This record gives sequence, structure tokens and C-alpha cells, in this order.
Amino acid sequence: MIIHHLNNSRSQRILWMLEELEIPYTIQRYERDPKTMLAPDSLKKIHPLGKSPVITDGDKTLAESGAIIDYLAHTYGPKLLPAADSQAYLQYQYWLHYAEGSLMPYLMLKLVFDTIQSSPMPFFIKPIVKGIAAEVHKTFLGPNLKGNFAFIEQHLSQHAWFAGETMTPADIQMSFPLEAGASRIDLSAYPHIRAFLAKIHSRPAYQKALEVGGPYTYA
Ligand SMILES: N[C@@H](CCC(=O)N[C@@H](CS)C(=O)NCC(=O)O)C(=O)O
Repeated sequence: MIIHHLNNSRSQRILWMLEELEIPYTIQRYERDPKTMLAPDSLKKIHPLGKSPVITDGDKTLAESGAIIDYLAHTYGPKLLPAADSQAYLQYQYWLHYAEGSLMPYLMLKLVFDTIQSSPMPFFIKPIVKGIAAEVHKTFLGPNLKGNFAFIEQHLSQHAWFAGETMTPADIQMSFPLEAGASRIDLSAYPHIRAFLAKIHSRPAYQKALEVGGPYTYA
């Protein structure tokens, strides 16, 4: 098993998943361009999109975090997986897809708009750009981020873990948007989300993954 690991990225959660399941692996490291933060072209030799994470397991190459996590859980589990016919399994699938399908796009857009606003530009364009960014934030990003974080907070106030009373790989998948959220928005109104982050950060497998993965600014 090879994990193609881009520094400071979503592949951190695949390292955590591998550590939780105690699957032996080797790390192939890739460094982001410090200016653009993009992955190096060499990653495109492994998968055409050149995004991280990617894993190679024997003759299989897999991309997309949710698909990788689900593959690892089914191939090397059943540790962490709920019973296939249970309510918890439906919840596991829901949160596995929700993380990248619904929540991350809002966080990515926020990052893009925040970056545009703070980028150098001619002084006469600045008010226009700021105006557009403020409007997108007011009418679209702000309400959607608030709605989604309130929804997650409500869910975690009633369940110990995303799929119910025991940890599943959905918790690993949800870690990245919540950590990214913690670094970009004020989570003081969401005590259950903060408690969830503290709980996952105290797991030995999470800490081991951090140790081998290298610096990770979302944690
Ligand atoms: N939805 C994909 C997103 C993959 C993705 O965008 N990965 C980022 C790292 S967090 C990346 O490779 N960025 C570098 C680049 O875009 O060149 C997944 O969850 O695997």
C-alpha cells in the first residue's frame, strides 16, 4: 500500500484511516509549490487530476478521499464499519458524501474570496472587488456556512459520533472540513463541534498520522 501524500492536505485523513485500521503502508511524498500551493506535476503521473490523496494498493490506484476511505474500510475492515443493514450505515454513507459534496465547496469558496480580497490589486479596482466579495458573503456564503455548521452542531449535540454511538470512517472524512472550518470561521457558537475536534485529536492513531504526515495547519 502506497499513499501519495501531499503536505498539509486532505491525505492527512487517509494516513489517520490507515493508522486506525493498522494497515502497513509506505508514504510517497509530494510538496506543494510554496507560492501557488498547487501540487507538483509528478502527482499527475499517478492520477490524471494530480490531486491528493491517491493510494496505490497492488494493481489498483484510487483517488477521491471518500472513495478511498470506503475502499479501505470494506477491504481491510470491518473494524469501524457499521452493519450493512443498520441505520448507522446509512448515516455513515450520508456523512461520508456530505463532507466533500456539500460542506467543502462552501469552505473552498470562502478561501477563494478571502484570498482575492487580500491579494494586491490596483487601488481603483479594490472597492469593486471588495463589494462583490461582501455581497457573495452576505447573500450566499455566510448563510450557507451558518446553516451547515448549525446543522452539524445540532447533530453532534445528539450523537457521540457522526453515524451514531461509535466511531466510523465518516468521522475521519468529516475531520478535514471541520478542521478547515476551525481555521477559517469562528466556532465559539459550536461547542459540540469543538468537543468533537478535541476528541479526535486525542486519538493515538490521529497523533501517529500527524507525526508521519508532517506539519498540518488545519489541526
Ligand atoms: N474531493 C477531493 C479533493 C482533492 C483535492 O482538491 N486535494 C487538494 C489537497 S487538500 C489538492 O490536491 N490540492 C493541490 C492542487 O490542487 O494542485 C478529495 O477529497 O480527494
